Amino acid sequence: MAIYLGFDSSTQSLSAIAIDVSESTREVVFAHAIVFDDVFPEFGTRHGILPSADRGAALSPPALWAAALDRIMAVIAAEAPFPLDRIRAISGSAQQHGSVYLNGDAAHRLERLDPDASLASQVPPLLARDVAPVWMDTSTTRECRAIEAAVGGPAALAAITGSRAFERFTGPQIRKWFSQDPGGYARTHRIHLVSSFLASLLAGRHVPLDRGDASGMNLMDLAAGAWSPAALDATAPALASKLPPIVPSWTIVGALAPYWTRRYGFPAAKVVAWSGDNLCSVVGTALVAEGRLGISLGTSDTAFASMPACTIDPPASGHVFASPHSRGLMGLTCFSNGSLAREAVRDAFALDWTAFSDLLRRSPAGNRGCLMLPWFGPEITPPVARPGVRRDGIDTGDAAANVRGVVEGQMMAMALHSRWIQSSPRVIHATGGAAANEEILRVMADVFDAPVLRFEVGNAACLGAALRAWHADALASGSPVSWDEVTESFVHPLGAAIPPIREHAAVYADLRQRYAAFEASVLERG
Ligand code: XUL
Repeated sequence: MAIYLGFDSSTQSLSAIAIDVSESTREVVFAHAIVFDDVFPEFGTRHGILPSADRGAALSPPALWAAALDRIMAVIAAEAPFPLDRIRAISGSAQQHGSVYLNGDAAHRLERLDPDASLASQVPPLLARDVAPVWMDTSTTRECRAIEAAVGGPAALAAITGSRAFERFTGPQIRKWFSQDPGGYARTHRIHLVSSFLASLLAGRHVPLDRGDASGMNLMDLAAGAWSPAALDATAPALASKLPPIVPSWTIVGALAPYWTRRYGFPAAKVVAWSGDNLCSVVGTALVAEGRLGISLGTSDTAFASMPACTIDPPASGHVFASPHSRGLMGLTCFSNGSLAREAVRDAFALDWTAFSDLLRRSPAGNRGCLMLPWFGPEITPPVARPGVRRDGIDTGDAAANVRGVVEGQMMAMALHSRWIQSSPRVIHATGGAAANEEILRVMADVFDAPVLRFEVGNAACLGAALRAWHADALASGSPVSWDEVTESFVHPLGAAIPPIREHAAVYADLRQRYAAFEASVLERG
C-alpha cells in the first residue's frame, strides 16, 4: 500500500522512479526522465556543464537542478498512476563530489519557499556562489598536492579518508574556492553535496549528509564516519562550521516541505538522506553480497563492489567509500571517458547506435591486436591531465577498428584498474545507459572472462534510491525489512546472463597485458 520515490540527479539528467510495495505487489509503477540540455536550454549547459574559461573547470548551475526537480515533481503529480497520499518516503541519488555553496540567508529562505514561485527562481538568493563545481572538474591539482602534503602525503590522506586527493573531490574544490575568492568563502555558511542540496530543497531545511556520499570528499575519517580534523585543517579555515553533520545513509532527514504540498498536493512524506549515484547503484544492482562486481556505463564509467575489509588501492587510483546499505565499505574506480568517448567515435563516423553496434558485432575480438587508449577528455584513471587518444595500429579512418578500439580500451582499462577491488569477479552486474547495448556487454563479458547480468530496471542508481527510501521507512516504522528482501523484490535480471566466449577470453588474456604495457609506456613518456 506504500509508494516510495527515488530520484537520480546525474550529470546530464534527472530521473524519477516510483515503486509500489504491499503484501501482494512489488513493482515499479512509474518512471520519468528529464534531460537538462533539452528541457532547460536557457541555462546554457552542454551535457549538463556550463562553458567556462577556467581551464579544467567543470561547473553546473544549481538552479538548473532545482528547475528539473520542480518539473519532475509536477510531472509526478500530474501523471503518476497512484494517489499522491500513498507516497510514504522519498530518497535520491546524485552525481558524487559536486559542491553547492549556500549563504547565511539560506536556512531561513529554505523554510519559506514560496509555492507560487518556481523553485529555480528561489535558488540564486540561497547561494554564496552561483555555480557548483562537479565531478568532471580537473582544475585542482595544486590544491590536491597541498592537502596531501599537509596531512603527511597521499598515503596518509588515503588512510584517513579512503582516497588520496583527487581533483574532483570536494575538499580540493573547497580549497580552490577559498583561495580564489576568500570573500565568497567567508559568505558561505553551508557547503552541500549535490545529494544533500537537493534533499534540502525537498525538506525545506538544511539536511545532513549521508556517510556514503561524505566519503567522496577527502574530508571524512572513514573509520569514524565523522569529519577528520586533520583533513579539514589541511583544506580551508573554519571548515567544520560550514559542513553539514554526517548521518548513516538510512536516516530520515525531514519531511516534504510545504512548498511541495501546497504547489502540487504531495503529502508530508519522509525525506530519507540522499546519497551518491554509485552508492545507490550498489543497492540497485544487488551488490549487497560479495563476489560481484558492478559496472556502470554512464557519463562516467565506474567499477565497484562491496568490500569485506578496508584495502586502500595500492597505486591509489581508486576509492574506498562507506556503503549506503550497511556499516561496511565499497571500493570504486572511476573513468571519466565513458559515454562521451563512445559518442565521440559514433559521431566521428556519423553512425547511430545501431550502426555502432553492427560494427562492434562484425569486427573481430581483439581488434587484430590493435589498441586504443580512449582519452578523448582528461582521464581520472589513470590520471591523464592533457587528453589525447593514443592508437596502436588503428587507422584513424577505419570506423570498425575505432568502434572496437574505444569499447575494448574502456573494458581493458576497467579490468586493469578494478583488480584491487576484485581480481576475478564471478559475475558482473551491469547498469547505466550503455548497459542497454548488448554488443558492448559482450565485449565486457569477454574481457573480464565473466558472465554479465543486466537488470529490468536499467537506472540502478534511481532504483537504488527508491529502495533505500523503502528500507529506511520500514526501519523507522519499527518493521525493518532485510536488504536481501529489498533487492530480491525489485532487482530482477533481464534475461539470461551474457556468457564470455572462451576463445575471445583467451585473446583478451593476452591483450590485457599488452594494454597495460601500452598504457604504462604512454604515461611514462608523459
Ligand atoms: C565517482 C564519480 C562519478 C560521478 C558521476 O567517483 O566521480 O561516477 O558520481 O555521476
